[in-house]
Amino acid sequence: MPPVLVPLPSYPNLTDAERIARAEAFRDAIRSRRTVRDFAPAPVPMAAVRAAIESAGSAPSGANRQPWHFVVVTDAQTKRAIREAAEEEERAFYAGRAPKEWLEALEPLGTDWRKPFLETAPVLIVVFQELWGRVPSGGRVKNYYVTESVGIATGLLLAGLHHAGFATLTHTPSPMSFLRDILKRPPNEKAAMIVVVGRAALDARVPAIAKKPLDAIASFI
Ligand code: IYR
Repeated sequence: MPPVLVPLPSYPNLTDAERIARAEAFRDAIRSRRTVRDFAPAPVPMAAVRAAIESAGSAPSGANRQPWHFVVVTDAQTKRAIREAAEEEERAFYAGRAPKEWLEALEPLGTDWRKPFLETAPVLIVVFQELWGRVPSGGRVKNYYVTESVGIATGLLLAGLHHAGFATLTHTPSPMSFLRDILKRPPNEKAAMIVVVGRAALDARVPAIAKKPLDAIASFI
């Protein structure tokens, strides 16, 4: 099918000084995001969650297949089921399924098998990758760069939630196939991660870890 082309909606016409200021302001805002593990139970307005998911859904994706699905969980019973299943896997992980090297790498984060935030945080957004899609006639279509596309979308989701003032945590129970079962998702979907959303507890603590400076993460040729 030949492409249908439309004019590019105009980008703002800014001066270089304005562009620099905006890039720096965004950097400062997004840099203040920390992975939070201590949540307050205060609810999150669903309109904010919906808008953040729409931000995520604006991500570029392989062949524009948009191979993602976001399940928003606020129901206490479902959160408990997710916590119980995740903790069962995590117990085995921390008790020896993970190689020693991996557990040592996690030591500075102070994580363990306990995942109370899966119940205390008001919202869990479970991010699914759509491994293949369906055409209206029912046949399968291949998706492309699914991991990359879902990774970009999840990054935008985190940015949108952070911008709205919410604390977030990317949690990756391993393995996480239980999420498809609990949330009754179809076989073409595979859970990628849980984004835990809420407000940080007043006494929340985070590990004293730093991000690499620019010269360690970028080269300019
Ligand atoms: N899924 C485990 C372990 C874990 C793994 C990595 I890599 C982390 O950056 C953090 C934790 C857990 O959630 O505890």
